[in-house]
Amino acid sequence: MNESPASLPRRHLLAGSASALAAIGLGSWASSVQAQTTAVKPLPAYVSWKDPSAVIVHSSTTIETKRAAFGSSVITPAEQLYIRNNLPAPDASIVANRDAWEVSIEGVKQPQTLTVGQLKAMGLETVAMVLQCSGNGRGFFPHKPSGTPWTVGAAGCVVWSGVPVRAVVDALGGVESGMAYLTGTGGEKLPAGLDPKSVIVERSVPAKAMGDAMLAWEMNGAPISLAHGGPLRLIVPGYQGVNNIKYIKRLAFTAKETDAQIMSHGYRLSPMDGKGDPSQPSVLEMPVKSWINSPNPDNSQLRAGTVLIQGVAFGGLHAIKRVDVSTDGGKNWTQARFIGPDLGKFAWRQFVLAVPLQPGQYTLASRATDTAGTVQTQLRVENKSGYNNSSWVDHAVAVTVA
Ligand SMILES: Nc1nc2c(c(=O)[nH]1)N[C@H]1C(S)=C(S)[C@@H](COP(=O)(O)O)O[C@H]1N2
Ligand SMILES: [Mo]
Repeated sequence: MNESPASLPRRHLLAGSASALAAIGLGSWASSVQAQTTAVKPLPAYVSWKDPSAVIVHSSTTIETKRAAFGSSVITPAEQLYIRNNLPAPDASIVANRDAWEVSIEGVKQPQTLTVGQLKAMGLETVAMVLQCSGNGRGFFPHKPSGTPWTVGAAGCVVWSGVPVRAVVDALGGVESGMAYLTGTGGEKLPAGLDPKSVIVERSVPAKAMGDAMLAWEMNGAPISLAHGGPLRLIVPGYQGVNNIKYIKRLAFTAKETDAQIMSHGYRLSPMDGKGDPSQPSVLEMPVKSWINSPNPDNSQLRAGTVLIQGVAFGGLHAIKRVDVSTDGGKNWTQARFIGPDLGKFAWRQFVLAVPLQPGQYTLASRATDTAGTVQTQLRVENKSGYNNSSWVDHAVAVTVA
C-alpha cells in the first residue's frame, strides 16, 4: 500500500475510511474528501437517480458534477451530468406517454403541430456534444457574481439521438422568408400571477444554427429523462447550454429574437456596473476551453514521481486541434496526447500528459487550440453575471508534491 494518491483508484479512496487512509499516510487528503462528502445536500426527488457521490447539490435546480468525478472515457453518464433548471421541472406525467408529446413548428411554409411519434418517422441522427452552462466557471470570477458559483462541473459530454431540424423543415415546405432566428420554447408550467415573458424559458439562436440542430428524444442510449428535458429537447451543438431547450413545445423561425426576459435581459455579457440589455452580446457559441480534472483541487497533495495530468478540451463550433499543458503556471508548455475516440467536433477530447514531478509546488494549466487556430484565452472576459469563463489561468490547479 505504498502507492501515491494519484495512482490509487478514485473509487477505492472514496470507499476507504479516513482512519485506514491515515494509516497509510493520506490522512489530510482523506479528511478533506470526508468533509466534502458529509456537507452534501440530498438529491431532490426528480433526480434521486443521480450518483450522490459524483455531484454537488447547490440547490434543487442547480447540481454540479464534481471535478474529481469526471471520468476519462469521453461520455458523461447521466447519473453524473449537471442539472440547471430556471423553473421547476414539469410533472413526471409528461414522460408517461413520450410519443404523444407535441411540438408546434412555426415560421415554416406549412406550420404544423407534430408529436414525438411523428418526428420519429421523419429522420434520425446522432450527435455527441458538450452540454455546458454559460455560467460554468462563474465561481472563478473574483467579484462573486450572483448565480451558482459553478467551477468546472456545469458541463458534460453526452450523445443525443433525434431528428435533424432541417429534415423537419424540409418536410414542412422550408423556412418562411425573412426569418433570421430559430426560437425554442420550453414546456414548463409557468408560475401564476407573473408576466409569462418574465419567466418563460424561450431562446433565439441565429437561424443558421439549424444546420446542426436536432429535436432529440434520446440521451446516452436511453429516452431523455425528465430532468434533462424529456420527452423532447432542442439540441443546438456548439452553443451554450441555455439554448438547448428542454421539454420543447414550440420551435419557431422568427424575424426577431424573442422578447422573453431570459433572452432580452438574461444571459447577456453585461458591463460590471450595468444591467443586461438586448444591445449586449448574448451567450451563444461556446468559447474554446479546456481544464484539468486530475489532479484536481480535492486531490492536490501528490507524491514525487510520474503524474498523469488529465483533462478535457472542446471548441464550440470547431474541433480541438491540440492541447498544451504547463506545470509552471503557463511559462512553459508541452503538447498533451489525445486519448479515447474522437466523437466529432462537438464532443470534447480527453487529453493526458505524463510528467515527472519532484517535490515542490506546481501550477498545472491546460490550453486548447481549435482547428480554426483559435487559442483558449488566458484571461476571463469580465462581465457582471460571470458568463463564458474560458480562462486557462482561472482553471489552473495548484498542487504540492512531497
Ligand atoms: N425548458 C428549459 N430548458 C432549459 C433550461 C430550463 O430551465 N428550462 N435551462 C437551460 C440551461 S441554463 C442549461 S445550462 C441547460 C441545462 O441542461 P441540463 O439540466 O440537462 O444539464 O438547459 C437549458 N435548457
Ligand atoms: Mo445554463
